[in-house]
Amino acid sequence: VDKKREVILKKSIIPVSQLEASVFFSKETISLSQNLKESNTGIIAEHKRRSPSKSVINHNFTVEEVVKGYESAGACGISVLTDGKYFGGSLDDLLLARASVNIPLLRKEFIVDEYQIVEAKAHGADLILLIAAVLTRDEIKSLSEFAKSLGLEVLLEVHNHEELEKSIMPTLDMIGVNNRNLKTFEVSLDFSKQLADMIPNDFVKVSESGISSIEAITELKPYGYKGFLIGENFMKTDNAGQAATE
Ligand code: IGP
Repeated sequence: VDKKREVILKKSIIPVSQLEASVFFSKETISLSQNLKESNTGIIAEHKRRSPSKSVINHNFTVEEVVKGYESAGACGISVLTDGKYFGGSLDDLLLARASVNIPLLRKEFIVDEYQIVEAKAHGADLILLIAAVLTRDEIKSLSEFAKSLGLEVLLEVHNHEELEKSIMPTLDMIGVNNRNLKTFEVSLDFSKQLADMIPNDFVKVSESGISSIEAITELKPYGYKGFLIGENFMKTDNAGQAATE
Protein backbone atom coordinates (compact mmCIF):
# COMPACT_ATOMS: atom_id res chain seq x y z
CA VAL A 1 0.00 0.00 0.00
CA ASP A 2 2.83 2.36 0.93
CA LYS A 3 4.61 1.53 -2.31
CA LYS A 4 1.50 2.27 -4.35
CA ARG A 5 1.23 5.74 -2.78
CA GLU A 6 4.93 6.34 -3.33
CA VAL A 7 4.58 5.40 -6.99
CA ILE A 8 1.57 7.66 -7.53
CA LEU A 9 3.48 10.60 -6.06
CA LYS A 10 6.58 9.95 -8.14
CA LYS A 11 4.66 9.52 -11.38
CA SER A 12 3.52 13.09 -11.15
CA ILE A 13 7.02 14.38 -10.41
CA ILE A 14 8.97 12.56 -13.13
CA PRO A 15 6.81 11.68 -16.13
CA VAL A 16 7.40 8.43 -18.02
CA SER A 17 8.47 10.35 -21.12
CA GLN A 18 11.38 11.84 -19.15
CA LEU A 19 12.50 8.42 -17.90
CA GLU A 20 12.27 7.06 -21.43
CA ALA A 21 14.63 9.78 -22.60
CA SER A 22 17.42 8.54 -20.30
CA VAL A 23 20.57 7.14 -21.99
CA PHE A 24 20.12 3.82 -20.25
CA PHE A 25 16.53 3.40 -21.37
CA SER A 26 17.60 2.62 -24.92
CA LYS A 27 20.73 0.68 -23.93
CA GLU A 28 20.73 -3.05 -24.63
CA THR A 29 20.45 -5.16 -21.48
CA ILE A 30 22.78 -7.98 -20.42
CA SER A 31 21.38 -11.39 -19.53
CA LEU A 32 21.87 -12.62 -15.98
CA SER A 33 20.21 -15.97 -16.70
CA GLN A 34 22.74 -16.62 -19.46
CA ASN A 35 25.62 -15.70 -17.14
CA LEU A 36 24.30 -18.05 -14.46
CA LYS A 37 23.95 -20.95 -16.90
CA GLU A 38 27.56 -20.53 -18.00
CA SER A 39 29.05 -19.90 -14.56
CA ASN A 40 30.19 -22.44 -12.03
CA THR A 41 30.00 -20.08 -9.09
CA GLY A 42 26.65 -18.43 -9.75
CA ILE A 43 27.11 -15.59 -7.29
CA ILE A 44 24.67 -12.69 -7.40
CA ALA A 45 26.10 -10.22 -4.89
CA GLU A 46 23.85 -7.66 -3.26
CA HIS A 47 24.38 -4.05 -2.24
CA LYS A 48 22.49 -3.77 1.05
CA ARG A 49 23.14 -1.05 3.63
CA ARG A 50 20.63 -2.14 6.20
CA SER A 51 17.59 -4.36 6.55
CA PRO A 52 14.54 -4.66 8.77
CA SER A 53 16.01 -7.76 10.40
CA LYS A 54 19.55 -6.45 10.90
CA SER A 55 19.40 -2.62 10.98
CA VAL A 56 22.87 -1.38 10.01
CA ILE A 57 24.99 -3.84 8.06
CA ASN A 58 27.67 -1.58 6.64
CA HIS A 59 28.07 2.11 5.97
CA ASN A 60 31.81 2.24 5.43
CA PHE A 61 31.90 1.97 1.66
CA THR A 62 30.47 3.78 -1.29
CA VAL A 63 28.21 1.95 -3.72
CA GLU A 64 30.94 2.25 -6.36
CA GLU A 65 33.54 0.58 -4.14
CA VAL A 66 31.22 -2.27 -3.24
CA VAL A 67 30.01 -3.05 -6.77
CA LYS A 68 33.48 -2.75 -8.34
CA GLY A 69 34.72 -5.18 -5.70
CA TYR A 70 31.90 -7.59 -6.56
CA GLU A 71 32.61 -7.35 -10.27
CA SER A 72 36.35 -7.90 -9.97
CA ALA A 73 35.71 -10.82 -7.61
CA GLY A 74 33.82 -12.51 -10.44
CA ALA A 75 30.15 -12.07 -9.49
CA CYS A 76 27.69 -13.04 -12.27
CA GLY A 77 25.47 -10.12 -11.44
CA ILE A 78 24.69 -7.56 -8.77
CA SER A 79 21.48 -6.87 -6.91
CA VAL A 80 20.99 -3.25 -5.84
CA LEU A 81 18.37 -2.51 -3.22
CA THR A 82 16.52 0.65 -4.20
CA ASP A 83 13.93 0.59 -1.41
CA GLY A 84 14.58 3.51 0.92
CA LYS A 85 12.24 2.89 3.80
CA TYR A 86 13.40 -0.55 4.92
CA PHE A 87 16.79 -0.92 3.24
CA GLY A 88 18.18 2.61 2.97
CA GLY A 89 18.67 2.28 -0.79
CA SER A 90 17.69 4.51 -3.71
CA LEU A 91 17.57 4.70 -7.49
CA ASP A 92 20.75 6.78 -7.25
CA ASP A 93 22.49 3.66 -5.93
CA LEU A 94 21.39 1.81 -9.05
CA LEU A 95 22.60 4.60 -11.31
CA LEU A 96 25.99 4.75 -9.55
CA ALA A 97 26.30 0.98 -9.81
CA ARG A 98 25.49 1.15 -13.53
CA ALA A 99 28.18 3.75 -14.03
CA SER A 100 30.71 1.51 -12.24
CA VAL A 101 30.28 -2.03 -13.61
CA ASN A 102 29.41 -3.92 -16.79
CA ILE A 103 27.75 -7.01 -15.32
CA PRO A 104 23.95 -7.46 -15.07
CA LEU A 105 22.17 -5.37 -12.46
CA LEU A 106 18.97 -6.31 -10.66
CA ARG A 107 16.70 -3.59 -9.32
CA LYS A 108 15.81 -5.05 -5.90
CA GLU A 109 12.49 -3.47 -5.03
CA PHE A 110 8.89 -4.19 -4.13
CA ILE A 111 7.52 -3.73 -7.64
CA VAL A 112 3.78 -3.16 -7.88
CA ASP A 113 3.48 -0.89 -10.91
CA GLU A 114 4.81 -0.65 -14.48
CA TYR A 115 6.18 2.79 -13.65
CA GLN A 116 8.80 1.21 -11.36
CA ILE A 117 9.89 -1.00 -14.26
CA VAL A 118 10.38 2.03 -16.49
CA GLU A 119 12.40 3.58 -13.63
CA ALA A 120 14.48 0.41 -13.35
CA LYS A 121 15.41 0.47 -17.03
CA ALA A 122 16.07 4.22 -17.01
CA HIS A 123 18.51 3.79 -14.11
CA GLY A 124 20.46 1.02 -15.79
CA ALA A 125 18.87 -2.23 -14.57
CA ASP A 126 19.05 -5.42 -16.66
CA LEU A 127 16.47 -7.30 -14.69
CA ILE A 128 13.75 -6.80 -12.14
CA LEU A 129 12.47 -8.73 -9.15
CA LEU A 130 8.81 -9.65 -8.77
CA ILE A 131 7.75 -10.95 -5.36
CA ALA A 132 4.94 -13.51 -5.52
CA ALA A 133 3.94 -12.85 -1.91
CA VAL A 134 2.72 -9.35 -2.75
CA LEU A 135 1.31 -9.87 -6.27
CA THR A 136 -1.62 -11.71 -7.82
CA ARG A 137 -1.11 -14.02 -10.80
CA ASP A 138 -2.58 -11.39 -13.10
CA GLU A 139 -0.21 -8.76 -11.76
CA ILE A 140 2.79 -11.08 -12.19
CA LYS A 141 1.65 -11.70 -15.75
CA SER A 142 1.19 -8.09 -16.78
CA LEU A 143 4.31 -6.82 -14.97
CA SER A 144 6.53 -9.58 -16.37
CA GLU A 145 5.17 -9.08 -19.89
CA PHE A 146 5.85 -5.39 -19.59
CA ALA A 147 9.42 -5.96 -18.34
CA LYS A 148 10.11 -8.37 -21.20
CA SER A 149 8.80 -5.84 -23.69
CA LEU A 150 11.55 -3.47 -22.45
CA GLY A 151 14.20 -6.18 -22.79
CA LEU A 152 14.52 -6.72 -19.04
CA GLU A 153 14.74 -10.19 -17.54
CA VAL A 154 12.51 -11.22 -14.66
CA LEU A 155 13.46 -12.94 -11.42
CA LEU A 156 10.38 -14.15 -9.62
CA GLU A 157 10.68 -14.66 -5.87
CA VAL A 158 8.71 -17.31 -4.01
CA HIS A 159 8.81 -18.62 -0.50
CA ASN A 160 6.36 -21.52 -0.55
CA HIS A 161 4.50 -23.98 -2.72
CA GLU A 162 1.36 -21.87 -3.21
CA GLU A 163 3.33 -18.85 -4.36
CA LEU A 164 5.25 -21.00 -6.82
CA GLU A 165 2.17 -22.71 -8.19
CA LYS A 166 0.27 -19.52 -8.87
CA SER A 167 3.24 -17.88 -10.57
CA ILE A 168 4.62 -20.27 -13.19
CA MET A 169 4.42 -18.61 -16.62
CA PRO A 170 6.69 -18.30 -19.66
CA THR A 171 7.49 -14.60 -19.15
CA LEU A 172 9.73 -15.42 -16.16
CA ASP A 173 13.44 -16.15 -16.64
CA MET A 174 14.57 -17.11 -13.18
CA ILE A 175 12.78 -18.35 -10.10
CA GLY A 176 14.28 -17.48 -6.77
CA VAL A 177 13.39 -19.21 -3.54
CA ASN A 178 13.75 -16.82 -0.63
CA ASN A 179 15.15 -18.72 2.33
CA ARG A 180 13.93 -15.89 4.58
CA ASN A 181 10.29 -15.66 5.51
CA LEU A 182 9.55 -11.95 4.97
CA LYS A 183 7.03 -11.92 7.83
CA THR A 184 8.83 -13.86 10.57
CA PHE A 185 12.44 -13.37 9.30
CA GLU A 186 13.03 -17.07 9.93
CA VAL A 187 15.86 -18.25 7.64
CA SER A 188 16.44 -21.82 6.48
CA LEU A 189 18.02 -23.35 3.38
CA ASP A 190 15.35 -26.06 3.69
CA PHE A 191 12.96 -23.73 1.84
CA SER A 192 15.19 -23.92 -1.25
CA LYS A 193 15.61 -27.67 -0.87
CA GLN A 194 11.90 -28.35 -0.49
CA LEU A 195 10.79 -26.29 -3.47
CA ALA A 196 13.57 -27.24 -5.90
CA ASP A 197 11.76 -30.19 -7.49
CA MET A 198 8.62 -28.18 -8.15
CA ILE A 199 10.42 -25.55 -10.23
CA PRO A 200 10.21 -26.53 -13.92
CA ASN A 201 13.60 -26.86 -15.61
CA ASP A 202 12.87 -24.08 -18.12
CA PHE A 203 13.67 -21.58 -15.36
CA VAL A 204 17.08 -20.87 -13.90
CA LYS A 205 16.86 -21.66 -10.19
CA VAL A 206 18.17 -19.15 -7.70
CA SER A 207 18.48 -19.54 -3.94
CA GLU A 208 18.18 -16.27 -2.01
CA SER A 209 19.13 -15.12 1.51
CA GLY A 210 20.88 -16.58 4.48
CA ILE A 211 23.75 -18.01 2.42
CA SER A 212 26.89 -17.52 4.48
CA SER A 213 29.33 -20.22 3.43
CA ILE A 214 30.72 -22.18 0.51
CA GLU A 215 29.21 -25.25 2.19
CA ALA A 216 25.73 -23.77 1.80
CA ILE A 217 26.31 -23.42 -1.95
CA THR A 218 27.77 -26.90 -2.24
CA GLU A 219 24.72 -28.18 -0.42
CA LEU A 220 22.27 -26.40 -2.73
CA LYS A 221 23.89 -27.18 -6.10
CA PRO A 222 22.67 -30.81 -6.27
CA TYR A 223 19.11 -29.45 -6.04
CA GLY A 224 19.66 -27.69 -9.37
CA TYR A 225 20.37 -24.19 -8.11
CA LYS A 226 22.48 -22.13 -10.50
CA GLY A 227 22.27 -18.76 -8.78
CA PHE A 228 23.01 -17.72 -5.19
CA LEU A 229 21.88 -14.32 -4.01
CA ILE A 230 24.07 -13.12 -1.16
CA GLY A 231 23.81 -9.78 0.62
CA GLU A 232 24.57 -9.50 4.28
CA ASN A 233 27.41 -11.97 4.37
CA PHE A 234 29.38 -9.90 1.85
CA MET A 235 28.29 -6.47 3.07
CA LYS A 236 29.17 -7.04 6.72
CA THR A 237 32.85 -7.68 5.96
CA ASP A 238 35.47 -4.96 5.73
CA ASN A 239 35.96 -5.72 2.09
CA ALA A 240 32.77 -6.76 0.36
CA GLY A 241 34.46 -7.48 -2.95
CA GLN A 242 37.19 -9.57 -1.38
CA ALA A 243 34.59 -11.61 0.52
CA ALA A 244 32.94 -12.46 -2.78
CA THR A 245 36.12 -14.10 -4.10
CA GLU A 246 36.57 -16.41 -1.12
C1 IGP B 1 20.01 -11.27 0.32
P1 IGP B 1 21.06 -12.02 2.65
O1 IGP B 1 20.51 -12.86 3.77
O2 IGP B 1 22.22 -12.69 1.95
O3 IGP B 1 21.40 -10.63 3.06
O4 IGP B 1 19.85 -11.90 1.57
C2 IGP B 1 18.65 -11.16 -0.40
O5 IGP B 1 18.22 -12.46 -0.70
C3 IGP B 1 17.61 -10.42 0.45
O6 IGP B 1 18.08 -9.12 0.65
C4 IGP B 1 16.22 -10.38 -0.17
C5 IGP B 1 15.31 -9.28 -0.22
C6 IGP B 1 14.15 -9.77 -0.90
C7 IGP B 1 15.33 -7.95 0.16
C8 IGP B 1 15.60 -11.41 -0.78
N1 IGP B 1 14.37 -11.06 -1.20
C9 IGP B 1 13.05 -8.95 -1.15
C10 IGP B 1 14.22 -7.14 -0.10
C11 IGP B 1 13.11 -7.64 -0.77
